[in-house]
Amino acid sequence: MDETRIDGYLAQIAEDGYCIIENVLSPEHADAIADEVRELEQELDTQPYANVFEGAKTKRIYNLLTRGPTFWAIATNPLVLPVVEGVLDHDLLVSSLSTIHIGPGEIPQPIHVDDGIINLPLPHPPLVCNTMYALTDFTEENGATRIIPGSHKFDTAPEFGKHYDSIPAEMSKGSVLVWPGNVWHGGGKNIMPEGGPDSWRMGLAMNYCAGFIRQQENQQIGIPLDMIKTFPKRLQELIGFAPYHGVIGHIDRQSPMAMFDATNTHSLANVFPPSAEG
Ligand SMILES: O=C(O)CCC(=O)C(=O)O
Repeated sequence: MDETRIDGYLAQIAEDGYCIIENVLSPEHADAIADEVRELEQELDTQPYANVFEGAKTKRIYNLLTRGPTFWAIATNPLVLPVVEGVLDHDLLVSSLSTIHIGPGEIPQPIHVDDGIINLPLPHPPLVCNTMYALTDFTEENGATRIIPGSHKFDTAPEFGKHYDSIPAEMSKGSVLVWPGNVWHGGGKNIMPEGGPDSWRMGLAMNYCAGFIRQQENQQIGIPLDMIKTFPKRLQELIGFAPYHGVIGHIDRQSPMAMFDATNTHSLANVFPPSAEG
């Protein structure tokens, strides 16, 4: 993606708190991933977690990076990652990758911020930047994500369970919504008829965080090391095997990336460059 487009999206995020990147996936590609998710739901017999936050009619599958290359490519997607890197920085991490499949009859998710659990005064620089891939069309009726534009500038967090006026982030399948973690938002209600075509809203919640905070899903333990060894290098970095700014997350002054390739450049010198060693 060229710099001008990236800057355009970053300007929208700075102003409104979100942007929508259209046509990231072709409709056929979005359909193929949606089919893969439906098969996975069958295989795992996925049921709603049935709580007020994750929804009573919403199916979620977590730890998707263990589920194959389709999902690896989402995490490193060159049409989205540069925008997220512009919000955080190049040393960002994958925080979590899950499906959010909202069924008919679902009620609105409480409006929330995604970094609210981190007890820092507001507003603060982005610690989290999340993206939602639409694998079906997102409409107001089927539960498109609700956004409160400009809320990233607020100095308070939303009150859990309270109603706030919001807009639906409607988008066609293959598009991606991007928002920093301090934007007020929530999954929408789904008023589609039960059993109707396109009555479920399927999204992939591809969430990132700054490289200096803890990831929502523990991927260094949650993904088998033998699988991680087969990941593309950028994905190995993104799940937490590259030290943040060359320092935070080292092992005995070595980058964990060194374990994947003894000849790679992630040596001691990169973890503590000569100028930092005094
Ligand atoms: O499903 C959505 O549109 C948003 C979900 C969300 O914000 C969450 O579960 O934290």
